[in-house]
Amino acid sequence: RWKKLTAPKELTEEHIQEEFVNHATKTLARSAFNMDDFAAYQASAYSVRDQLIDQWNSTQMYHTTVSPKRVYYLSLEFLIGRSMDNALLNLGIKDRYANAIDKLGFNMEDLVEQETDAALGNGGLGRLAACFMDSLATLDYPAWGYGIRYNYGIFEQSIVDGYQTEHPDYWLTFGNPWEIQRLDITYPVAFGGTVIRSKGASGGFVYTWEPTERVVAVAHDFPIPGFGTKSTINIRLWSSKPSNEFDFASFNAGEYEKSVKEQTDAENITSCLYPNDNHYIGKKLRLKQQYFFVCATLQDIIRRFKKTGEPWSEFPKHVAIQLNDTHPTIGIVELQRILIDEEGLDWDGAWKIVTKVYSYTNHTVLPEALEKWTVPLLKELLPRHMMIIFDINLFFLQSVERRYPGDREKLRRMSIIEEGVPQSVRMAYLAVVCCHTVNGVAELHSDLVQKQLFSEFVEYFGAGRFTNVTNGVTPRRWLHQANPRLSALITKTLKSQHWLKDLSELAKLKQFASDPEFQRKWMEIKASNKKRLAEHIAAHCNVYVNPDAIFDVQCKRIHEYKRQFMNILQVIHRYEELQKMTDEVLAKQVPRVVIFAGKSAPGYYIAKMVIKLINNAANVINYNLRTSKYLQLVFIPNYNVSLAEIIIPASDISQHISTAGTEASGTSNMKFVLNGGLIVGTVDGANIEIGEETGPENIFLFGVLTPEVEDIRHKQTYGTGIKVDPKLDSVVESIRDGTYGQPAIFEPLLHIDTMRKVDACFQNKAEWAKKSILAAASMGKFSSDRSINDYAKNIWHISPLPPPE
Ligand code: 26W
Repeated sequence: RWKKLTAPKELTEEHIQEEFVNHATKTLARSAFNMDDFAAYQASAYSVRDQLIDQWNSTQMYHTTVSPKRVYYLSLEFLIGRSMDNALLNLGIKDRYANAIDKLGFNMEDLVEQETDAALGNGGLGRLAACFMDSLATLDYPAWGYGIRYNYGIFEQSIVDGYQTEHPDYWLTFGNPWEIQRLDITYPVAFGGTVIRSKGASGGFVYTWEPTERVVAVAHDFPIPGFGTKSTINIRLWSSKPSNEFDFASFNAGEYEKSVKEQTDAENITSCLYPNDNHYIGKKLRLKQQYFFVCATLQDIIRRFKKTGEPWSEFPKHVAIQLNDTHPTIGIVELQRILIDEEGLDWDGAWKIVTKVYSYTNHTVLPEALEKWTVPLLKELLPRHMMIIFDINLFFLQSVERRYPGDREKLRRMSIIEEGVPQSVRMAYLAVVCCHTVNGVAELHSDLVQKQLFSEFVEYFGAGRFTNVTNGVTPRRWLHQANPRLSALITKTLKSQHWLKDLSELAKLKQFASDPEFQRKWMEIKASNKKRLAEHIAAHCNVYVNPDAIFDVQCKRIHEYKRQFMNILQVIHRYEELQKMTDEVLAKQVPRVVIFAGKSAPGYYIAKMVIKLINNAANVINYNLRTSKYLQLVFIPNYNVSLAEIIIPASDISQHISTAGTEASGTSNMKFVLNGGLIVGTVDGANIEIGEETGPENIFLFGVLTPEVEDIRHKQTYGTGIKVDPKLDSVVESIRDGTYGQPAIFEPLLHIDTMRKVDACFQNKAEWAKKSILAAASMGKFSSDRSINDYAKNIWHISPLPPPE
């Protein structure tokens, strides 16, 4: 009877309309006279959610019966963006929905626009986690994402008088149809207090942690549908709430105010996402967030494991845990603690299990981004964990000492505890010592991880612990969804949609790269995407950009190492050159629209000044009536996933110009090329591998290689400034051609040169179209499906488990 009642109904247009009306009238309590686009979006969303829940339930039920090895992806950030369009496309029901809704008087494209982004991430790392979840579902892997359900996502940015201003992103105002609140799935999480050591029954010591603060974690499930499969996996995000037991205690003691404060303190833990990207700030609340979410997550994982009835030794056969950077690293210590203090295993038994389960991805080598929690703070919040970290360090250093007797300096360098006042815990070292595998996110980056960041650990543990998994992006969101017309053209040309499941099939487009008819269609789609972006810019920046110009984009977090400053200098230089030209010369210039977007961390003064400079320059450049035909400049506010979906398909070129060796990978570079944009970039991160795939003729790489950067930094200290003065032209020329050695500190000049090269190329329309097609057709490697298969095979040792039909 249950089976019969839960069997999914055939999803006809009529059925969709019934469900829509049902949700409008019952879930939302609306009448037909009171349905605006937002209500219609909600009604559609709730009915799509029902579809997701059906698939999700059968996927999870099946996984429970098979009990395979699962991967748990632990991340403090999931930058999901919008869900409706993505769900409709992945479920393969978008056309049916659009038709059904159309007949009720609504336009699906308008409804999709009503959704607010789930912006629970800063940038690259958070968006990567979201792409990975899409791939895990699409490839039928048994996988879970775990993280925090922040009440406030990354702040909203507006530009006031050229300055960035921040506004809170309370994204839950009107509820969230894309989550299922699980009031029945809760776990206690404790902080603070002391540890009591006593003699155990078997003679050894036992440790009892008596915390002073208790909160509760409540699960919220975000179903993630795969593309072209029934697999629907889950991101489980935890929300904090006060624990009743504790608040009763204060309440009964007559301390009403105290108990209210404890309530709000508890809820504060999951209030907001920290808006720093690539910069560590040692805030206590952030450490609480980290422990809060891994503590709840491990209880959930262990509960699931215990259902198998198998002994602890089998745990690693069921569980792989991936740490998305060091942010969830305290989870390693938590598992060791649970196994010893709560499950009664001895140290070695617990250690064997822990080190088989965890693996760690490093996403940055910038020293200011590496987490170092101070010992006093850790002791205050997590006294038992601090003891365990000291023990892990002790055993580790003892074995280092055995290998390198008497080398005190080596012990100091490799110690998980950094000496100083106060001492601090190097979280990356803790992760390296405890994980079976450590990976970087692009070939060059993984190389730097092994040679710079952890070189002594590579020597000590062997190179086998370290590996590379080059990042990728999901072609479902970043081509099929964001660029539907290009997706349709590819599907029509390849006579199948299968390329969306196996991106390497894009290579078959290469045979059409010189076909004038295909080029025309390809470039016509680019032109219409540029028009769409131009409309957005008109509405949000009040600038009417020339859609025939080269669209030259740099959108990403504002950071010194990403060198937006160098780019704006190049733009100002270009503007000044235009001023000097006669009308005749001016008329021959290739028109250009330069587009910046991106958020600065609220406390990052220099980054904020770069935003101000861009806006000030825009105010001069755009109002010069003589030259604005040839050069326009805009800063589009509030860069987020939804805006990226408009900008990326509309770019002719995009800039990825970090100092060599600083950008771990970059992932938007892949998205731009996938959409037929060409890269202007330095020899850094994934740019290098993208260039290997496209061939050097289809990417504009410039600048020096990583090993030279250090050398140049040194020379720069003794160097003088450079002037771009016509009288010095010949001098500059000789610098450029290397007469005085590697022209590295002159990268701004090389950047200017590269932009000239771009102008020249753009004038040959057929050649440009060919480059654009060939580059996009070479992007097979950069599907996150390939990344996930790499992780599954080489690190997690898990296999796909497609649900039975
Ligand atoms: C503790 C503060 C903090 C917060 C976030 C430090 C570091 C981070 C992230 C690891 C920064 C980040 O997002 N890194 C980016 O990760 C992407 C995905 O691997 C890469 O493509 C980017 O190159 C890298 O900057």
